[in-house]
Amino acid sequence: MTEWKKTICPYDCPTSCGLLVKTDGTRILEVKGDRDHPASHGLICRKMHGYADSIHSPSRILTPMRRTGEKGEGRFIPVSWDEAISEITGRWKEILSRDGGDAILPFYYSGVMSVIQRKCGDAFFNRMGACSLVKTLCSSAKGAGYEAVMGRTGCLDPRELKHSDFLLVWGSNMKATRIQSMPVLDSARKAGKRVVLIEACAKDMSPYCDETILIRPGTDGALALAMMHVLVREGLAAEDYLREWSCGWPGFKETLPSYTPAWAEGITGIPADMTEALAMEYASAHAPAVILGSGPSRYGNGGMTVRLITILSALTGAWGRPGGGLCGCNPGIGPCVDDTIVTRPDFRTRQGRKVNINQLAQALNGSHGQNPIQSLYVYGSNPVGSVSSQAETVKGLMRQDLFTVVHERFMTDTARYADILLPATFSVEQPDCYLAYGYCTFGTAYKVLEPAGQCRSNWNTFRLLAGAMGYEEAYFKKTEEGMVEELLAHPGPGLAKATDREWDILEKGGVISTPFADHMDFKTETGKIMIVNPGQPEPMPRYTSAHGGEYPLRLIAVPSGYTLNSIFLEREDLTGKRGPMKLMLHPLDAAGRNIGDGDKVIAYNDLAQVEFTASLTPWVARGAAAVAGVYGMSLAGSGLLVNALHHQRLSDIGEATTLNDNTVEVRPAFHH
Ligand SMILES: Nc1nc2c(c(=O)[nH]1)N[C@H]1C(S)=C(S)[C@@H](COP(=O)(O)OP(=O)(O)OC[C@H]3O[C@@H](n4cnc5c(=O)[nH]c(N)nc54)[C@H](O)[C@@H]3O)O[C@H]1N2
Ligand SMILES: Nc1nc2c(c(=O)[nH]1)N[C@H]1C(S)=C(S)[C@@H](COP(=O)(O)OP(=O)(O)OC[C@H]3O[C@@H](n4cnc5c(=O)[nH]c(N)nc54)[C@H](O)[C@@H]3O)O[C@H]1N2
Ligand SMILES: [Mo]
Repeated sequence: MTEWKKTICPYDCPTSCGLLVKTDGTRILEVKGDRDHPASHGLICRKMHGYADSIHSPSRILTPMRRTGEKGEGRFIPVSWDEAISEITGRWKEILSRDGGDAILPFYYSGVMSVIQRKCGDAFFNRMGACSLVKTLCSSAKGAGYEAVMGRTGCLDPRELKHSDFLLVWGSNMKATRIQSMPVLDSARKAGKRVVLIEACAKDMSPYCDETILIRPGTDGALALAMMHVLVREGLAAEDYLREWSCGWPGFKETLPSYTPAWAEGITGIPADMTEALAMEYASAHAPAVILGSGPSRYGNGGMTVRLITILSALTGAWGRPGGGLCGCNPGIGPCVDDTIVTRPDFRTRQGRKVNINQLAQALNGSHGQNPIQSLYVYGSNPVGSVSSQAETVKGLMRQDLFTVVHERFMTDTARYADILLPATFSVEQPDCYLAYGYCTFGTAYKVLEPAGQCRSNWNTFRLLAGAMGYEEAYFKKTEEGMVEELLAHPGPGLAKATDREWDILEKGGVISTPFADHMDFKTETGKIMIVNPGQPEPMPRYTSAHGGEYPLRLIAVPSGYTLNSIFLEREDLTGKRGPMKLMLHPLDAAGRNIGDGDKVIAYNDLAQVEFTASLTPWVARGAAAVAGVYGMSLAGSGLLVNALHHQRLSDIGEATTLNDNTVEVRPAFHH
């Protein structure tokens, strides 16, 4: 007998799509989109259509394992959970008594995005007093830049964009990363509204937009300033609105005359008349919306760039009109559940060393007078593929005295360096709550299948570890099911107005819509839009430049529609279509370097040399080199991936990744 059950996509996309899975109780037979889902309405990506192939993949790790070969070699033998847990906790007790909690680094990021399974390790490592990881691998500079202007004000939910009359897609490959919002662009264009794209690499998105403006990577702040210059010069800024609803406008306005479109052209590479026209078009719209992706924020100046774009979004008073403002930061009115129930900050009795996720390589190798980490516990992340300075990370992972544990579903590039490997579950094998980060929705999903083999969820693994560590708190004896109930019993503002019918959905498993924000209820200290923010390192916004570097091409990492960071690498249907590691170059940049389409090339800088296949396209900005997606080392010519070319530098605010902010030179791999 088979039945269809509801579940939720656990991966790191803005939508948290609703899924229907057909099951016979032992396997998932089919996956389709859930039409009841209030945001995805049944539309899901090709990756998740084949979710069953991932869940039942023959390459899944099904038992705990101990390393037998050299580190990185990938040779392991199965061991029992008892053996694995006692070896891990034995080593940890030794390290704790010798070096203290600062020698143990828990490491997780975005493998599973649900509330419990993602965050439950915090409670365990808080109790231990281990290092705390500063988790800023993705969009923290975007968040910090937006918050510097708008505080906790909720931005637009994509469903509000139907009211917008001009859409400015700014550094977001929506086709790959949020297809559920693509119909908005389509219907806007059908209704005669204009959609303009500002991109450093527009290959995927330009067919879906009326106009594409290619910008030199890391310079969007200059474009925003020049647009504001034009608005003010033409008397199109909403002076009354700004006087009433913002702080610092008169002072900021005085800085704008020097930011002319001609000035910006020298920085952005966008012809001045194009910037003029864009500004005029933007200003003449009634309710223009910026759809802001994270790409432009992953730079040394990323926070400032986002501040400037956010200020631009407010300059015509658009936030006061339905559909006007900015989409792509925190939407909604606040959290739906109290996640400290899961993370238990109160368990931490000592502050502990802080390690920035982007500087794992430094933490493993020791730097700035800090001792190298003695033990690393990785779950829900594949830092060898996703974090900067791959070669340095690998060097750290090769240390004989480092004790590495990886809790994984597949033999990832990080898992290969584990001393002990623990088998992890898929989302359908565990219950949880899901809060979308790009839409105002919240949902619950219950267990559909028992875990495969000896796989254990993050929650159940930390329970075992806590038991063996002798942690007696009642928390560590709770079940996942009990945790879901406890979370629902402590609703946050997002659920305060949920109806009986909606509570019923959450109790059965399903997704509900939560209230959109009031975009004029500014949740800042002053209750106003903070154009100038005295709490910022730089109170007055201005143009700042990216880190850059000494090589002529700016290297950017862009998403791939066939994978999601390093998830789905087990799926040959997807990786086969994606093909080899490509480096996209503008034909004019390639010609000067004697590079043809499909040629093997080497991109290099002071950190590494990485082999790619050149892919020439006029849809990448001049002076940029773009690499789509994360690959596995086994597919990379020299074993090095694009992140081997990434520095560990952080953004201006938000301590975030600057993975787009590196420079390289490129040469043909073989001289003909
Ligand atoms: N299929 C698929 N879906 C995904 C992901 C994936 O890898 N694959 N990743 C998921 C994750 S973790 C996230 S955070 C979200 C991200 O989703 P978004 O935040 O919407 O960002 P992206 O779609 O990654 O798009 C970033 C874009 O910024 C562009 N860009 C880079 N530098 C600049 C610049 O200086 N200026 C401008 N204007 N553009 C620039 C890149 O070319 C890229 O198209 O997507 C999620 N969804
Ligand atoms: N070159 C390059 N680098 C990037 C990016 C890029 O586009 N290009 N994107 C950046 C962005 S936006 C992000 S968010 C980060 C993402 O970086 P990471 O968080 O490292 O994400 P992934 O590489 O997808 O690795 C997630 C791992 O979690 C595992 N996993 C999934 N579910 C579970 C579970 O329930 N339990 C356990 N224990 N494991 C689980 C998966 O099998 C997978 O191996 O990468 C960043 N780095
Ligand atoms: Mo991300």
